[in-house]
Amino acid sequence: MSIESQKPEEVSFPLWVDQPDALGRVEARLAGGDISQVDAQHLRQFIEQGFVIIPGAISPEHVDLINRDIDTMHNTPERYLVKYQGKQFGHPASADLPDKCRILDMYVPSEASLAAILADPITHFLSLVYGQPPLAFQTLTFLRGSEQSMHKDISYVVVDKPLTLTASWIALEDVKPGSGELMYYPGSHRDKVFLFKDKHIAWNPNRDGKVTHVEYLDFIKRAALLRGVNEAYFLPKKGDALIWHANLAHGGAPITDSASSRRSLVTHYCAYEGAPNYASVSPARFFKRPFGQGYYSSKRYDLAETAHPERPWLMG
Ligand SMILES: O=C(O)CCC(=O)C(=O)O
Ligand SMILES: [Fe+2]
Repeated sequence: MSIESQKPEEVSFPLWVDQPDALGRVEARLAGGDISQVDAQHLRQFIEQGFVIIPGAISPEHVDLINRDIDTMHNTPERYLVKYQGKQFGHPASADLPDKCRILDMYVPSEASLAAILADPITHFLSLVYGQPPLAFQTLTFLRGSEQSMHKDISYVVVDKPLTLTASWIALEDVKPGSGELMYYPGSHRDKVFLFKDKHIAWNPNRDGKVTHVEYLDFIKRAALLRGVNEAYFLPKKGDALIWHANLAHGGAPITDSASSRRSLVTHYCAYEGAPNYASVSPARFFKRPFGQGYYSSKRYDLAETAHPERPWLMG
């Protein structure tokens, strides 16, 4: 599919922040006293650039509690899930986890993680974007840089309304250059959405194959090149957060300092009334629990009211 060939009606942007009058609405709400100066500044950045940086979203002391949970989770391995090399899942067997592993949905067993992904600065901003509270439905905890190519999460993370997806990236330590820092193309949320087989927003490996995936990655780079935009790098302090738009291209920079860690917590959200894909696959297991000013659900953990408080965690 060429960059020029997409018909606009093929992709729906339901959120107000993606409508042509979005900046005007921010100014009107600010003038009406409905939002603060900081809210307006955050919304403008999100509307124009496709991301917002919230410095100090989580306090360093709070981040220490999350790190402590990571460092001690092998003591209660049945509570935590870790993904290695693409598809395998397991419980953390030792304190030394493989570099490329990701801890899954850590907000269920770790209350410190839950309090971070639904911390007020994050839920407040997302509530402005959604016009209702956010639903956090998936996290990946990284110990090191992912070195992932520039991509858009809508291609992999499926929700009922794809362009309502958002994600937060919370720094669990100060990020140093060379550690595989998060990178992104500012403004790429306004680039065309790649459609697999000319109609699907999400990549299906069986249907679309790997060659098409390479074309997709190339499409994203060419779109940025066409606009003359280079990669921006996120070098946050511990506790800073970056929230990205569904259609913002991002990835992990190459790791040039192999000794450096890069702990981070990535969370995907949709609106409270929205639904991640797994809700339609197993509706009987889709539960939304309130926390702070938001909600959470999980595909991998049993969040039914009847789940046993000591071992509610693993399903099936
Ligand atoms: O943190 C990174 O290196 C990229 C993570 C990412 O793209 C994601 O989790 O969606
Ligand atoms: Fe991503």
